[in-house]
Amino acid sequence: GHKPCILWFTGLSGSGKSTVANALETALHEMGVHTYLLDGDNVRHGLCGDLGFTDEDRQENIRRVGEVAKLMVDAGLVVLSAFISPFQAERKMVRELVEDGEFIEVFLDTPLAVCETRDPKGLYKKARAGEIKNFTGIDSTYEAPENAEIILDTGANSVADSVNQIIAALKQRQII
Ligand code: GGZ
Repeated sequence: GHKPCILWFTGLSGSGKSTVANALETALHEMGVHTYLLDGDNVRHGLCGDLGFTDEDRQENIRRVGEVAKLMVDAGLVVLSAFISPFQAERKMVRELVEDGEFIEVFLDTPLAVCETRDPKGLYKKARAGEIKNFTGIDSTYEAPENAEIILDTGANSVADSVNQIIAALKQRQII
């Protein structure tokens, strides 16, 4: 069995949130753990389809995702959430929605320069050219977590290393 929780991934665009979260979900499924992965692909088109990337819209995006994640914890799931979630205040708000120990913050501590070099969708290039406004790390703030439970260095470590690091932390906390 497993204990329900929220694994809250936070980091810049291109830091590896979706990649690590997807690989972790596959590993958890192989262990028989019931999960749900919330990310921009399944949230920003529907539940949050009315929201853009102003500070206010990002705050509301994270508020809604947090409330949904809490419902999924009530349903017994290990919830993986992969959003930039740039502000301390909203991450703290979600942390306080669930019981102590149920919110596990996973900080993808990938330097902006590394994310910008990866630039898988060419968004940094567009942001630098002024074609996209309010881009995180360029002309919109990212507040790094100060007390994340798990810190990943995706510049130095492989995806498999990151997955193993998270699984070890979940075992240590007796989540799985
Ligand atoms: C940041 C943006 C922006 C702006 C579009 N700033 O790398 P991606 O493409 O696939 O992931 C990014 C995603 C960020 O959405 P989130 O819902 O995670 O953001 S937040 O938590 O701040 O609400 C990026 C794309 O959307 N994208 N415009 N201006 N990222």
